[in-house]
Amino acid sequence: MPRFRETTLKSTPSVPRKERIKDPKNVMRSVDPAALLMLEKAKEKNLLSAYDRFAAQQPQCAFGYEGICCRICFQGPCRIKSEEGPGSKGICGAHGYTIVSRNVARMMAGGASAHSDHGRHIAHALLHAAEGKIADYKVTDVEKLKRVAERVGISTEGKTANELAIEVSQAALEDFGRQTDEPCTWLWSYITEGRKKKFEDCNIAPTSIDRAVVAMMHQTHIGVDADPVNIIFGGLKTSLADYTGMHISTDLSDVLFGTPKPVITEANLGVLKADKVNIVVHGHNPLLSQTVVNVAKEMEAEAKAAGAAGIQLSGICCTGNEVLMRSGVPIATNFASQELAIMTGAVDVMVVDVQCIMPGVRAISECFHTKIVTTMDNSKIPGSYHYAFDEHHAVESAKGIIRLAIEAFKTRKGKTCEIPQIKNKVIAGFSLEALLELFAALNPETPIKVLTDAIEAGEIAGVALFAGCNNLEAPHDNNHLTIAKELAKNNVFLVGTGCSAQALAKAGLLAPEAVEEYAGEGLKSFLKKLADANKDKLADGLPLMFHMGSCVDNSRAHDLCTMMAEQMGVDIPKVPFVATAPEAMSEKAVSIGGGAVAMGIPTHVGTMPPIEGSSLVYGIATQIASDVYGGYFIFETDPVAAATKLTAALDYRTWKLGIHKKTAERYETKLCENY
Ligand code: BF8
Ligand code: SF4
Repeated sequence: MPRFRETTLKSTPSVPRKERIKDPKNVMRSVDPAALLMLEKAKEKNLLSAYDRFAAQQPQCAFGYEGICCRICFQGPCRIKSEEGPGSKGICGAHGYTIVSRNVARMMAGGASAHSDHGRHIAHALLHAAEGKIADYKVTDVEKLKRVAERVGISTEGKTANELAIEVSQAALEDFGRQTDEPCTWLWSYITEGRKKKFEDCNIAPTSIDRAVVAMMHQTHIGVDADPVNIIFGGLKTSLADYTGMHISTDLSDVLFGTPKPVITEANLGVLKADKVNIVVHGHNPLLSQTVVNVAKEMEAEAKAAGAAGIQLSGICCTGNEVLMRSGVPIATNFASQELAIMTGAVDVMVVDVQCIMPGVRAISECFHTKIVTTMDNSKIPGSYHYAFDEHHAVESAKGIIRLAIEAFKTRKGKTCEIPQIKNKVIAGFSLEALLELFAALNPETPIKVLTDAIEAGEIAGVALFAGCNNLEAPHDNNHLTIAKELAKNNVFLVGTGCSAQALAKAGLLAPEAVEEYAGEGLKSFLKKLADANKDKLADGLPLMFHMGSCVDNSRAHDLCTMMAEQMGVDIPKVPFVATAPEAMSEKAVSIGGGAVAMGIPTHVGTMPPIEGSSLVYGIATQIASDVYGGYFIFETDPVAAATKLTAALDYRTWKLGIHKKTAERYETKLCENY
């Protein structure tokens, strides 16, 4: 197709599209040795997975890839085929920039819906538990409940835990459907004053989550908004609704199940055990997965009676992260390699809830004895077992699922499993509270100062949040690992969530040994001081990256960034804090990215979102966003170049803040607010 996009933008990826996928027919697109072993075996047995389907999809449609295919009404699909003439517009006259911005804004709304619907589910469960309507859940972490209540402006005085939980969950539910014009409570309670002013000035503060999403669907209907800037700003409003939903999910999950503390466990397919009943939890919502984990302990005897050595739980994707963080459940694998776990022949039940579950797991399970169990009424896969999960019968459902796994184990007995004997030690469980507790060992009065002082002293270069998915456009896990190693070498303090943290976990980067191997001198000495001060609690040492949880737990990382800003006396655009989604693919990643940029964070994406079809929208994302919000996107598909750009973004902030500070001192004025 004719290409007319400007390619001169500073942050244009250094590798052009046609060279990004070097060998499109190569299905061995992974750097995870366990995944590679399974792919070898799959080839021998002619078993197909996402890796094969990715190859089969090449070359992908360039119109869709660049975001210039519109299917919003069914006069379409309309594709922008030329720079001028009738082919330069959709049938309704929509310009390329309108089409690209509408598509990407709808992705943001999709992501916000997924995260916030999850949050709503948790809020309902907490409300019903506190009202005494459900017996299987209760307020577990009263201290967290009090902290959340105080933060969102609810008095804790004289209230029982249940009374307080009712008020807090009702306040959370109000953030979904408020019809008046106050901004969402969970957004407004956690951000800097500077961000509040910015969001008000730009009119992107959502008043309620549902309304922001509905407004976006309306705004992008045929014949409504044609202005790309207005559409993107509407998209950012849904991104902040996404932030709200994520924060509610994190806070209320902590209240229900406990705030994570450091745990020691393992990751990669080697955590599966041939002689045990293997139950893999996959998806995102901890309501069911945490119950399965809790109940499994009581059912060990049943498993043993069936001839198993016990029950082996493991996790994939973010429900895996939830139970990893709170219960130390090992990680089986991450998004791209989910089908490969089944190909080991060792998985008795894969129990799934919502989001990032490839329908492909069902087809591959047909080749083995594995049962796929869906649990949510909005997330079914034809041909799977469906155990309708509702919080009134959580324990009963969990027991049913575990019994099904025990039955499946019986049919597996005697058959060989092909489990790659590859796994690595993992230290995880770093909620913000846990991280601050580590810092408190060095500075009990102001723990966050440990981090900001180390940055100001030049010992560490700043903080990088690793988030997001796998996307087979990049070889599985390669971007995560390469960027992490490069940043660690450059003394960047690393925190992570989602499949990104899982990629590092599988590769051994969440083990203390990785500090010695990959950290630069400054980071090494910083982590050593921190480890020495915490020897009594964590004798094993500290990891190279601090795993903060699932994707909704990006809210924990946002809180860390906000704390840093408050401690440094600046707004977020001046804080040396960057984010990277090295292998992003989901709508949730788009809304998280939009939220990070609006918060003022330079945000790298290592796989191209569909926006290259409009140089205007590309420019808004990479440059105009920076002028307005202080945050901006860095699109860079080469992981080494990406690490250089991220390091440069951190250095630039530190350098500029230094100049602003010196100027303020010399002229006795207040610190310049520009960025
Ligand atoms: O919510 S990182 S592939 S599992 S979307 Fe999905 Fe992406 Fe993994 Fe977690 Ni987040
Ligand atoms: Fe085509 Fe316009 Fe319909 Fe989109 S909304 S499919 S550009 S006619």
